[in-house]
Amino acid sequence: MLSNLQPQSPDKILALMAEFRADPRAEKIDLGVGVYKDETGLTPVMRAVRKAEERILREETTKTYTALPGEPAYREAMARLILGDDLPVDRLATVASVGGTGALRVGIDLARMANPALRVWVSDPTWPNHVSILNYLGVETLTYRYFDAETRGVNFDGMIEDLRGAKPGDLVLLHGCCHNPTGANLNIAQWDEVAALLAETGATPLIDLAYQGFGDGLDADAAGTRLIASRLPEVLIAASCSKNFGIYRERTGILLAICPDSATRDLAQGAMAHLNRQTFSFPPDHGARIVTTILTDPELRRDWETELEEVRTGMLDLREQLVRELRERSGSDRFGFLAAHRGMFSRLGATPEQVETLKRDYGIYLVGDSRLNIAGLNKNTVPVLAQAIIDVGI
Ligand code: PLP
Ligand code: TYF
Repeated sequence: MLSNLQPQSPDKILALMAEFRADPRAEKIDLGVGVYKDETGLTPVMRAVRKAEERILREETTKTYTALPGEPAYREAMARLILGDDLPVDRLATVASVGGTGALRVGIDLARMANPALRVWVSDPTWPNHVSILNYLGVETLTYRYFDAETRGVNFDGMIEDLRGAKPGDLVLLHGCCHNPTGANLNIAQWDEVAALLAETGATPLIDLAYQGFGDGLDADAAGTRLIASRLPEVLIAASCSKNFGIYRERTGILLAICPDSATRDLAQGAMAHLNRQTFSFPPDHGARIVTTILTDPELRRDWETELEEVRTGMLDLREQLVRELRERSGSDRFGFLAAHRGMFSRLGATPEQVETLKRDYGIYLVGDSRLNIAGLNKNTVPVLAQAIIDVGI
């Protein structure tokens, strides 16, 4: 039976990660996979995470099953982190998930249960796993214009024009902040316009929030999501704790569903727990417990916020330095967009051949679409990258 299987195309980002590891060159620079790295190239365990784990180890009395939708304390703490303290409690359904990806998957499944003819709008470009999950599920996928290759900013007019084609029963997948792979984001006035347009079309937003705290700060990065949540009757939010808590392998995420009324909330809550049960039964708890411990303890929370802020501003400093080094070498401001982008990623706008040359001749690894991970740089490698960018003629 299994011999009937068809080969699957590999995840290009993960394949690049393996290629980098196998590269013997000492001077190689990994700007591929979206994992935060400090100036020594390590992805550290955050201080508050370690302390929370020590506390859990000391105080945990059982590892018996939790609840199907995950621990209520986790779901409440995360809902507050994302939406702020003014929660629409009567309209809010929540389930803990297997990472942000699991939340996306359950969110799409939920929408498909409600509408078997579901269509999903994704930005052009978007995170490749969005498209691969939708294709796997056989869900019709439409794209809306997003990245302006000329300005390396958002093609907002194109986005709005395309999203006018959305209709009730469609999902519109939006990146809450730190767009992956481009780094180009909506400003709050643009979020406002998107909210108005979604209200007009009757489509339901699905917000992917995987980098809260990596762009402009914890609250600023949630501002678009909160605006949408306050304006629309129905909103899905798939959030990840992988990056902002640095707990990638613990697989910690959450799906929030804001519903038009409390009766719908009860239906959605039941359906979301049902989907967990059909897929993996109880969600993983260790990462969720770490997050709950940190968010509900003032001292741990302060320490986490401080460290996250160091991570965020460190990436901004690298962006500024890169723009400076490129300005000196190019004699122009044409790379200024790198300082306007937010989060770990920027799309450089290089050709596939230039990306290949950077890898082959310089040992600098970017994703094929010329996405680079700013966190893969440090003060010493920024000038190396800047020189290579000029040398290959980007
Ligand atoms: N969405 C985007 C845009 C991402 O970049 C990621 C990243 O890793 C995720 C969702 C989900 O992350 P995870 O499943 O590791 O929590
Ligand atoms: O875009 C990235 O690099 C991150 C990490 O299948 C990632 O989101 C990449 C590929 C993948 C899962 C996570």
